[in-house]
Amino acid sequence: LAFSAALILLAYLIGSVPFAVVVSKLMGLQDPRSYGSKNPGATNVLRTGNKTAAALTLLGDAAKGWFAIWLAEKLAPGITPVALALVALAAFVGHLYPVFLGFKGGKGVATALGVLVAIQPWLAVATAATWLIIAVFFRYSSLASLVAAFFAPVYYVFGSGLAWYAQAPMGVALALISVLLFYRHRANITRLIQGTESRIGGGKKK
Ligand code: NKO
Repeated sequence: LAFSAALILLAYLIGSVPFAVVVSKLMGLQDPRSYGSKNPGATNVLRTGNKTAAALTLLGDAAKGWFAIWLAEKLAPGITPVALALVALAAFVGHLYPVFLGFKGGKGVATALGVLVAIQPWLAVATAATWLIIAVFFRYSSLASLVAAFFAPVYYVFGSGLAWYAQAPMGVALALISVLLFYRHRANITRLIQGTESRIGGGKKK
């Protein structure tokens, strides 16, 4: 039990590493918390126009979600489904409330994607495809994230099939991740309703 608690804490610390801030600093860009949506995330880093920095942010924030779960399974091969679900949740919460940024973090989209990659690659593919379709059609990153977050737990339940009972703890964790992701996008939701949300690649078609 103490070992599981240590793995959950470790996952939180891994999730706390803010790649938007780290990548921006390393590449000599402004701190993403000072412009645009003020969010330390890939979408906001893209508002500098630096696609490489945005891609590295997405990659880093996703990789840490994947890595936290991979590491827990590596260090504790017999980890219980409940403990592993808590590891996933902890990595995500680390990104939202990072100890390294005074608990003011991001919205969790990329980190949730990394978690999905670790749980079920097909689930990550289906969810990322959902994000991409909405992003291409509507050009809102936030809307794409919200729709993808709504469908991820649905895909998980359908994909689990007859083994649903063994997969229930992770299903609950994914549902919580989805709810937290919506909560962190509440300012975006207001802007989407008011028609003032900025579009990917400029905002010409407001
Ligand atoms: O600055 O407030 P902003 O406009 O930046 O940003 C809103 C945006 C914040 O998220 C990001 C990360 C962008 C990642 C893009 C690729 C995501 C692929 C789909 C993953 C969806 C996972 C949801 C799973 C929930 C269980 O939204």
